[in-house]
Amino acid sequence: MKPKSKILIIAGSDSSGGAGIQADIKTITSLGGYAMTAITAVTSQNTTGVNSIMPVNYKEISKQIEFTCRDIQPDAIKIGMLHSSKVINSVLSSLEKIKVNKIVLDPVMVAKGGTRLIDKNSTEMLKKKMLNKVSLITPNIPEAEIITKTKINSKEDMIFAANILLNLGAKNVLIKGGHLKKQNIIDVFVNKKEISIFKNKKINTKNTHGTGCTLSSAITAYFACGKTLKKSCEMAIKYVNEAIASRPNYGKGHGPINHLNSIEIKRRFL
Ligand code: PXL
Repeated sequence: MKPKSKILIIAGSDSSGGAGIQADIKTITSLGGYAMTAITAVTSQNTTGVNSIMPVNYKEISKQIEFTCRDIQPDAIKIGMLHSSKVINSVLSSLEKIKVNKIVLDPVMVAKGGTRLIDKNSTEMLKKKMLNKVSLITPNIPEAEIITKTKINSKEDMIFAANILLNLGAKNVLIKGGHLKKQNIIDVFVNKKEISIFKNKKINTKNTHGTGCTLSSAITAYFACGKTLKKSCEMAIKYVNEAIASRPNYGKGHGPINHLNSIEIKRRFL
């Protein structure tokens, strides 16, 4: 099988393999895409938490993006962890040079255990400079609360916050409702013309490390091969749900989900 699309991932490395660049590559690969990377930071972590973060110099991040794309033009880009305002500025300037229209931004701020993955000034930069340059932004509830300066406790609050994001310049918004203490998970997709609510049964497990990275990569993979953003969100949510349902239960903390869920491995390799 030949890859269906080419995707550049701009994100941080998670040594435990469940989130970050590793989750992104696994997801895009298992959905039939060709993954390229620009690594923004190297974290050492396991399922119990983040041990250390080594930022990659912003000039090196831009070089990875520009040199890679000069040769292989991506159909779409997924952006994850951008830890500082210098990195955000540098990524923005590289994006202008490479001219890719389909960009999905996961505004990563805090890891599952509570470690900050982005410094405080950068949140404002993401909001003021990057939000309006991307096709879709996919905040979870805490991230949407920080960017919109609102409290979110219900579906109505999510729609309200999503509209604030549209007014700030976002073209499409997916707010993920997994943090609300409800039996069903509600994700809200909004643009100027439509509102779609995706409702799924919550799977009771602490093994959800990397769900945000995985979801945004899956959306990018579907979007890159021509699906609408709404359809891409719907299909990506299904992929993540199935990956959570078939999680392997690795590690003592928040374990990874099953990125391989969508692929069949030929018996002769097992
Ligand atoms: O899930 C957010 C995230 C993004 N990027 C990296 C991470 C994490 C969470 O741990 O490690 C590199």
